[in-house]
Amino acid sequence: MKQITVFLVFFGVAMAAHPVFAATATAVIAGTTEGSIVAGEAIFTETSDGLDVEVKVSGVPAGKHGFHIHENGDCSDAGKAAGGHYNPDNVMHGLVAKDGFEHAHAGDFGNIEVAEDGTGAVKTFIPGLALTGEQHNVIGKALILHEKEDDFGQPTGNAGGRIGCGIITLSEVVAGVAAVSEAVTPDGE
Ligand SMILES: [Cu+2]
Ligand SMILES: [Zn+2]
Repeated sequence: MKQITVFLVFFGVAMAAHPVFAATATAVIAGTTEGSIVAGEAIFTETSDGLDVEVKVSGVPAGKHGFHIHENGDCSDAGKAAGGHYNPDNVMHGLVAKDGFEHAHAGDFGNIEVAEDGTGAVKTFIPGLALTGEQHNVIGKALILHEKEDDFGQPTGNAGGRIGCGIITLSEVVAGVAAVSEAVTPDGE
């Protein structure tokens, strides 16, 4: 009974609202091959305890497609230039939202389910990932959409080719509570 209570308290904390902390980033996803209609966008919002990730894609064959953050911010060579999964902790492949940094690559986001119309969307939250600071910072890395489903096999989930790619680019950093948007207005002179 005590264990159940502890679990519920922990779960309650994990489910609590994530206050917006400092930064947002985007990755514009494009097909990696000539003539590809794969497109999409990912929006990353840093909070005090991790990263909210929202991804939308279109022009993708129906079914599940693995998507991960890969090491290099380079989409060339049909996405191969992005290198391996972002793996700062030198661990096995997994699902980071569930397994954490000790049991999954920090870039292991799992799968996006794509409908018959070619569109798909997913929202996830990754505790500990960041857009600022030294630790687990994903700015400048590539978000890769794969040809096939990530089956969570080793070493990288058997998700096949890289059909979409976008580079994670910082879009906004709000410095402290005093920051307000400064509208640029004509000075009238
Ligand atoms: Cu990948
Ligand atoms: Zn991985």
